[in-house]
Amino acid sequence: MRLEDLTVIKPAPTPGDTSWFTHDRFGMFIHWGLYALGARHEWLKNYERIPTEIYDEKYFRHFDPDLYDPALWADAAKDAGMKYFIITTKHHEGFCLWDSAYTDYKATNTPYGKDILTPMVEAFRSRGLRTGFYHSLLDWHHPDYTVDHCHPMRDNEEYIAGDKDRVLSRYVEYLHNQTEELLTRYDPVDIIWFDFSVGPGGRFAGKGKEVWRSEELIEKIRKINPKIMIDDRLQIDQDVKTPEQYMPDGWYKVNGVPVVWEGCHTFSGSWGYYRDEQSWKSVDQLLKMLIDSVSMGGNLLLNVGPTGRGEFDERAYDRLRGIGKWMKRHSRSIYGCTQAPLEFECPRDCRYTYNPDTKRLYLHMYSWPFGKIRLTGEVAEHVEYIQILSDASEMRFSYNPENKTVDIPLPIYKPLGADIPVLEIYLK
Ligand code: JFZ
Repeated sequence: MRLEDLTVIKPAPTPGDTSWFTHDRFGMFIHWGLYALGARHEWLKNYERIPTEIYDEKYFRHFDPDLYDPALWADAAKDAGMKYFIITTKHHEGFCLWDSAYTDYKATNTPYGKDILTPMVEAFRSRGLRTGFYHSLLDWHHPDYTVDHCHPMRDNEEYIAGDKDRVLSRYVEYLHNQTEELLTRYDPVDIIWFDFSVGPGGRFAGKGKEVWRSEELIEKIRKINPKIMIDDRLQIDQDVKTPEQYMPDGWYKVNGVPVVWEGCHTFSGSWGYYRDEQSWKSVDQLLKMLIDSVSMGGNLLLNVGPTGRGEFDERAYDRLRGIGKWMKRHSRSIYGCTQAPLEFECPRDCRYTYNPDTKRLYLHMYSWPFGKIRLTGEVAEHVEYIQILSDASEMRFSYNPENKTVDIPLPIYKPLGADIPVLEIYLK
């Protein structure tokens, strides 16, 4: 087969502009709010059934991130090879990071006394990263937000009885108003990442696209910025599917059609800062999550949960630096890449990514076979030249036309400075 006749998957077209997104592949998620002070998961208010009065008495009244410097955060993201960031403007707790005209429950009214969001957007944009806002549909603080099976007060009969005086549509108006406020004030925002539509549970009704007035909200958003990307958690699929905390086993599909997708993951078991949580992933695991995602045509959104002082903790910096060290020499196998042609069989313990523009194939070697590695099938007759990506050192190979294989002799030891070695294969 000719190279141009090989099958390279393209995702279904999207309403928003996803061209930069499917090129850039790698972003930073940031979960930051009052829950950072509790330092034991962003669902702390829910897990411990904490009433708002007590939650605010403890965390709103003590929120003062004196070491907050978004330039350091933006540097860490850029140096790790991340090309966009998505910040929680408001998480389920309802606390707003920006100086919103629609609420007093915001950073400017805490002891910190300043707008958190504006300097953060400026710091990341000035380093060339695209801007995304995570905005919670759930709101455990707003007086008109009714109880559902995810609400912190779901076991409190007295609080539940108060639902008769709560007007949920008033909360939804607030949600629409704040969305327009954010997207107008920080225009052009590249991604709005809503979260999440809660299903019915126990005695409680759910909250989905009808309650949120999702169709109307999407129209309002696209009037402000027609190119913006919108996620799928308003219960109306838009620009990107968002598998969370798991790796799909192939290109994410909707009704059998490959779509734009992004896996979102944490370093540890929590999105928000969790001081005593020990399940932190290694740099090797995190790199393989990035490579796996791109090898299946997807993106990776990797989360940091800053502390109550406004810093990334050392465990996060350690992993970001480790990822950045690999990306410095290997980002060519990530940016602009996607799933390899379907006709290419990938060797055992390896992953292919492919740049359709440069016609270069990248072989990521999760293990270093003894003696040689063999490429078999369709790919073999397209190999023109091979080098180790990290140092551009030639890898000589032999092509056997009888069995259509390419053998690449390997040195005993894998290349220095390449935790996960990559062969850059020029195709013809
Ligand atoms: C949601 C948030 O609850 C979580 O705190 C974090 O922000 C994450 C990125 O998004 O997590 C979810 C959302 C939906 C489900 C489970 C976790 N769900 O529908 O089962």
